[in-house]
Amino acid sequence: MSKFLPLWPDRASTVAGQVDALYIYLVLVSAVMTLLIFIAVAVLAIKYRRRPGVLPHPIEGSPFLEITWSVIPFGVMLTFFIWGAVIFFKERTPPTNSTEVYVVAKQWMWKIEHMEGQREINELHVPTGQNVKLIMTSQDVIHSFFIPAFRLKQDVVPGRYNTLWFKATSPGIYHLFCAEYCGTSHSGMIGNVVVMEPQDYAQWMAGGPSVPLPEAGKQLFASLGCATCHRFDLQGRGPNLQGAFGKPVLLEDGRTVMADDNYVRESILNPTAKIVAGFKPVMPTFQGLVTDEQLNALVAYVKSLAQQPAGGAQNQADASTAGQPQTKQVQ
Ligand SMILES: [Cu+2]
Repeated sequence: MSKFLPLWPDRASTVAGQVDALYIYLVLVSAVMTLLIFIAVAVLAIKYRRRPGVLPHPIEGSPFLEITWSVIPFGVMLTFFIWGAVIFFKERTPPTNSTEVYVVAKQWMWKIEHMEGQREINELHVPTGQNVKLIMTSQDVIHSFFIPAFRLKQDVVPGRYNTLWFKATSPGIYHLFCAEYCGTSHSGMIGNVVVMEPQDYAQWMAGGPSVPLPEAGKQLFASLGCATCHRFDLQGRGPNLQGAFGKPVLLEDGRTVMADDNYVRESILNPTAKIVAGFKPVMPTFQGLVTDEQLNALVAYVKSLAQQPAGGAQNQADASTAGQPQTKQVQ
């Protein structure tokens, strides 16, 4: 049908069919409601038309009718909300087994960094049947990552990470748009999402030399001197980062926050915003000293440390080796 009446773009993600179904439902309910209103207008106009010699009697109103035509449409409208909310929460909650990909938007291109180290511009290669989580930020203004075939769109905002996840279903090349007006060449900020069969994807991923993102972060961690304070024993001036990611952190002011991507990012750029309980606000800011790509690498590295238990290197005496964790085998 779509050949003759191209009403729907390709569907290439698990959520696409659900969004379409909701949309069809919205159109149908609107059509039925419109029809009912027009029928009522016509019927009532005929029934209560002026007739010579006939005096109409006043209508006092009917609580039963009024409640009925309020409650039923209210219930119908609520189904939009409930159905929409169910899809929204599904779209908003990345499964824990997602492959993570970093996206940096800038005027006017999309920069993609895979954990494995592959980098792309205006192209995103993904396998079918795999949950993929995009961790996105912008270098300049607000952009919006939009893949019509996936029925997904997410604002990409400077100064923080926003995420988006999907599971692609059919191989092919799909449009990637920027859906937020972002300056002169906004319309040129387009690209392709290349969905591949897993074996083709593995082959693509294996091509080209590349340093995995956490590895790049580890080198930065050492060269920026982070390792001097963030030691893998309990004697550092900064918190031990082993096993820290993804866990709640108790702060000096009594609050507890989750150590997620945005927390690590903020802690690097604005270290005094959230001081970990038991530590002093001695860390300098790295605002302006690291690029968004370097930040991604650092966050990816801290994340990779989560696989290692806290205090896993208790007897590691020399802080200068802290950049090279010796508990690599723990997995
Ligand atoms: Cu843009």
